[in-house]
This record gives sequence, C-alpha cells and structure tokens, in this order.
Amino acid sequence: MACAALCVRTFLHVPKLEACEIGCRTLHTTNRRASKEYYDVVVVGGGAGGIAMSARMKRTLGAGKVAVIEPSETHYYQPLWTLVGAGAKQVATSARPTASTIPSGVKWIKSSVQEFDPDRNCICVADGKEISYKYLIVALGLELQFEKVKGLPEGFGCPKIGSNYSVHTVEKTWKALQDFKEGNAIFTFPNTPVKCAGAPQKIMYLSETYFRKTGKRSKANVIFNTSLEKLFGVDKYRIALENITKDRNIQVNYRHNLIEVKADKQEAVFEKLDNPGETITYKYDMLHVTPPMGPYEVQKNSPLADSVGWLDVDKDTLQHKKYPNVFGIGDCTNLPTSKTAAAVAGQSAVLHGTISKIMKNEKPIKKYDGYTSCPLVTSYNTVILAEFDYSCQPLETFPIDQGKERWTMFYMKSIAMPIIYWYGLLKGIWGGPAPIRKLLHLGFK
Ligand code: FAD
Ligand code: UQ1
Repeated sequence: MACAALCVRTFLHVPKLEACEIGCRTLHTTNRRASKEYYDVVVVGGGAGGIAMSARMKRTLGAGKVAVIEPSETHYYQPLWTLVGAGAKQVATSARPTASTIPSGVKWIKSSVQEFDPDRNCICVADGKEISYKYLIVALGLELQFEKVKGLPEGFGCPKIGSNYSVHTVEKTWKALQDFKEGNAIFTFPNTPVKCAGAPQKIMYLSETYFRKTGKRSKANVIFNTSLEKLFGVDKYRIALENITKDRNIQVNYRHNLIEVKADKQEAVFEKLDNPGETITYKYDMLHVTPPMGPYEVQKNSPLADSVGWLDVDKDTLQHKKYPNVFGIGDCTNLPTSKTAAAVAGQSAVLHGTISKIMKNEKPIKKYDGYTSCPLVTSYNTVILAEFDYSCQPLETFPIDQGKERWTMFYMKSIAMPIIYWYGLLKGIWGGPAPIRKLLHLGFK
C-alpha cells in the first residue's frame, strides 16, 4: 500500500496529460517520468515470454529504454524437466544464469513485483521502490499450488514421490522411478488449468518404458488419474494417445482429482468429481504429482485480472482489455489456448507487431491464431508432435502425419528445441514455426 500512496503522490505532482487515442481507446500515460525509476517499456517476469519480449523491445527502442523485473538468479528451460524426471537429462542442463539471458541494453531489476497500479502506470517492487512506465508487458507465468493438496509439499520429504513441475522436485521423480519395485505407479492431473497439459502423461509413458526396459513392467500397474474427462483436447492426438494407453495396458481413470497425499503410508486420496463427496484411496509405489496451478496473488488482486485472476487480454492482439498500454504474454494470461513455450513463441511475434503499431498510434494488424504445441513424449525415442490453434484443430508444421509416434520428433524435442529456445526465442528472433509451416506446405493442401 506504501507504493500506492507514493504513486498517488507522484501522480498529483506531475499532472501532465499525455493521453493519446488509439482507435476508440485511450492510453493511460499520464504520469510518465513521475516516479523514481522510469522506462519506456517495463517487462514483468524474466521467463520465456519476458526475456523474448525484452529482446524484441530493445531491438525496437534501443538501449536504456527497457527494464525487466525478475527475482530469480537462474533461468530454467522447463520443457527439459520431462526428460530430467525420466533420467534422460541432467537438471543442470536446463539452467542458465538469469544474467546471461538478459539482452544487453536491457536493465535487469532483480526484484519481484508486489503491486500493480495501472491507473498511474506504476508498479511497486519488493524493496518498496516504484517503477513507472509508458508500456507494461506482463509475463509473470503461473503459480504452482502444491499446498492445495493436503500433505504437500511436506510429502516430498518422503521417498516414492516426485513432480516434474518444479526444479525442487523433478529429481525426486527420477529417484522414485529407479526405486520402484512393484505395485501402483500413479500419475495425476489436477482440476485446474496447467502449463504444458501433455507433461503429466509424458512422464507416465517414459516411466512405463523404463519399467519395461528394467524388467519391472509385469509388476507395475501404471495408472493415470486425471481430473479431465478426456486424454487430450484435440481429437487427432486424443485418439492416438488412447490407442497407446490401450496397447501398453495403462489404466486411465477420468474425473479423479488428487486431494491428499499420506506420504508416510504411501497413499494418495482422490475425489471423484462426478460423485461429489466420494473419495478413493490408492496405495502407491511411485507417485508423480502435477500440482494445481493458478495466477499469482499479486496479479489476481490487481485491476489487470479477469474474474478468475488471469491477465485479461484480447485474444487477437494480446493488448489488455481495459488498459491499452498494458500487454500480456504466456502462462499468466487468459488466452484461450494451451499454456506452453511454443505458444509464447507465436505470441511474441504477434505482440511485437501489436506494440509496434500502438507506439505509432496505429491499429494492430497481426492476429494471434492460438498456435500452441505439445511434443508428446511417448518413450525414450518417440514423440507425437501435437500442434494446434484456438479451434483445437491441428496446425502442423511438417507435411507428414504428426499423429504418429516418430523418432525424428523426439530428437527435435530433445536436441533442436533447447537450441531454438536459448538462441531463438530468448533472443527475440524465434516467433514460432509459422514461416517454416508455410514453406513446407507449399504445393500441399
Ligand atoms: P515462465 O517461463 O514460467 O516465466 C515466468 C517468470 O516470472 C519466472 O521467471 C518467475 O520467476 C517470474 N516471476 C514470478 N513472480 C514474479 C513477480 N512477482 N515479479 C517478477 N517476476 C516474477 N512448453 C512447450 O512449449 N513445450 C514443452 O515440451 C513443454 N514442456 C514442459 C514440461 C514441464 C515439466 C513444464 C513445467 C513446462 C513445460 N512447458 C512446455 C511449458 C513452458 O515451460 C511454459 O509454458 C513457459 O515457460 C511459459 O513462459 P512464461 O514466460 O509465461 O512463464
Ligand atoms: C516451439 O516453438 C517451442 O518454443 C521454443 C517449444 O518449446 C520448447 C516447443 O516445444 C515446440 C514444439 C515449438 C514449435 C517448434 C517447431 C519446430 C514445431
């Protein structure tokens, strides 16, 4: 609240109005240069979307104009954690110092945002300092909410349980997989939106393969307990995954939501979402938890949030619906598509176009089509490369049937993708595979 007071004061002292009309909307650029630190563009969050947009904005505006607010010393390439949990990669290979990812000429404010005050174009960071901006890009990602499951996160102190979703628990997945002897290997999917909705299944297919390779498969009941009512939102890939679960004797229980872990007894309690009040308890010899997820409180409690707490942006332009000088990208937004780094890539190109137009008082032209992708790892050398758009229709890059398990796509996921991420997306030069798709589909229907 101290920040709000400061912002109000600076606003009152510098009443110069710089509102400019963009179509029918007014930019809230009233207290520019009013508070202690000012940047033309402030990016909140230095993950995939935040660094990609910092690089793009620096290219457009030059050095000294852009700041990124990010508290973490380490930047993680999270998609690699699927392979780390299965013992196929080391966690260290997913990490780089944040400092090395910040584009030169962009100021890194090593702090976390405590409060948004978009009516006064200002935000407050952890040490009480206020930062003002002309344009704000929110790229906060989402919050993992392990504590919403009774018995977690403390249950991770016991063996046999892991989660690929956090750097603190991903190596526990690999340990649990190696320690598995016999019984139930259970993989969960929560009753909330998640990032990379394929990841809860990917580790299951890898684990099932591992059990086969190590001669333990006959002693393992591989179980997917999911809150959802189907395996995947796009029919083409759903059917392929249903066939895999049948062929590999994997039990799928729909509308089962993990509510409690009794880690000392190796028991997991699920509520049956279609029979309110009914629960079922499973013994496990391995448990992979995908935690509930949601927007961070700081965003939820701000005027930038929709009724649920996600950043309320236009699905075509990524511009905020109420504050036209505010934009959003990635997992923190309410864009009605699957939350992935691939989606961030597609969004970064569109958002760059949107902001460039807004800066020139012109109307945005480029529209985001909802492109997202999920490399569905089905073993240690196969992937089904799901790619689709807002309408949940396949939008595939390669002119081959991507609904099939392919080793080529596995190497694309495990070798090419990290390179594209570090040297393409984070440098602001990879805006998703749309240009490649168009080229490869020349002459095809
Ligand atoms: P993030 O990259 O999470 O960045 C958010 C940043 O905001 C973080 O650096 C955080 O420290 C910072 N932050 C948080 N709070 C504050 C605050 N108060 N102030 C300032 N900064 C703050 N995607 C794919 O495309 N393909 C895959 O195969 C894939 N597999 C995945 C597998 C796993 C196990 C996981 C966990 C994710 C996977 N993803 C995959 C998803 C992908 O990693 C995310 O969708 C992507 O990182 C989202 O980018 P973002 O910028 O929105 O959020
Ligand atoms: C992608 O662009 C991307 O972001 C860099 C990912 O995140 C790591 C992906 O997993 C995928 C699949 C894409 C899409 C890229 C191609 C070449 C299909």
